[in-house]
Amino acid sequence: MADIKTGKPILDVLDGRTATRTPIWLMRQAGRYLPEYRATRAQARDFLDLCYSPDLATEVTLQPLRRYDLDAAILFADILLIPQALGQNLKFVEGEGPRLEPVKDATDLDRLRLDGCADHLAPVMETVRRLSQALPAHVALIGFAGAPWTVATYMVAGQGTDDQGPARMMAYRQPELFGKLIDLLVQATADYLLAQVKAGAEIIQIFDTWAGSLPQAEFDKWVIAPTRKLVALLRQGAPGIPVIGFARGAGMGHGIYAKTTGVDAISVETQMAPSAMADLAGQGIAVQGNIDPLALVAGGPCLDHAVDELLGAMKGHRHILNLGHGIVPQTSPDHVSQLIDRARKFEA
Ligand code: 1CP
Repeated sequence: MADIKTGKPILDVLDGRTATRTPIWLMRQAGRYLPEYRATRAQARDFLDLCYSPDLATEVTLQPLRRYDLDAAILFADILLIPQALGQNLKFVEGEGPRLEPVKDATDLDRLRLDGCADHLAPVMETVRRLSQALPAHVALIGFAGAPWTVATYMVAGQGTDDQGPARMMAYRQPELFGKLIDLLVQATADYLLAQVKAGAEIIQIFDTWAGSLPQAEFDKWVIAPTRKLVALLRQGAPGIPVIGFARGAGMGHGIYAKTTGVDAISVETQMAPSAMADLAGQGIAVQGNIDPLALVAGGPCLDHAVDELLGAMKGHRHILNLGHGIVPQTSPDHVSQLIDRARKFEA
């Protein structure tokens, strides 16, 4: 029973079966490095319009699969759709990034509402349904959301920050208020992800991009505890759905994160040594990662070397080949082919 393959290597790895090959997908595989993405993006009014248009969002999700031999597609959307669904004002300023009306106090928090979320996010579910019909048989569909901590950093600061200072300060000075925001996000995120599963997502990834900005005690409170609650709600609503947790920058904290949150796999940052990834995988955890996005920009022998070294270290372990963070816009599409070809040749 244990070794009956699903025909989707990434699901085999996540469920603990031996996969026929190392599954590969890349964070931000749909994005500005692809000319066809830029063309579709130009048809949308703005970035959010792209996220909420099932036609365009389905198209950009599928674009990288037409070019590359990938094992998964990731829904095209953004982690900041949830704050917007809760009623927080959001816009994306061209060339600058997201701008939200910051949550500063209890009055701001009280304005946020769970009851409008499902309707607001309905177009995303339509995209998921279309994708689940459109994908080739061996390709799995990944749904996603931001983790409560990372989403809260944007909601409190009102934009991206270098050190997530505003949210860290609120967590220290007003832990009760911050805790309420986190609890609201746990619930909104669970509802959103369960709707994605119902619409056809086969894997869930939780992006905790800023997990690495917290000292250990705060990491336990704001990364581990809410993620554990979120995963428990997912297990209740969708037993068996595989969950990948990306606590970027957790470093030594990845082991405890993996063991206490209930995720099936962890995605790790570029800084983690392949030998440390193999150690974690040896403890029964599936591990995803972690080629340097800048090695992908560089291409050439350094990229080949990074792929060989990683696959050599992870041989025989439960591994999903990916980057340590998303593809950056200046990446050559040819280097993505190089990475995938090299990985497939390594195993041939
Ligand atoms: O104009 C554009 O095309 C905007 C660039 C862009 C893209 C392609 C943004 C704005 N979001 C996205 C899509 C996106 N965002 C995906 C799509 C699926 C895929 O991987 O192909 C995903 C999974 C995300 C998730 C996301 N959004 C994260 C977590 C992952 C990560 O990269 O760390 C974060 C932190 C965001 C916020 C966000 N959205 C966009 C930007 C520029 C940012 C970062 C803002 C900042 O910190 O300054």
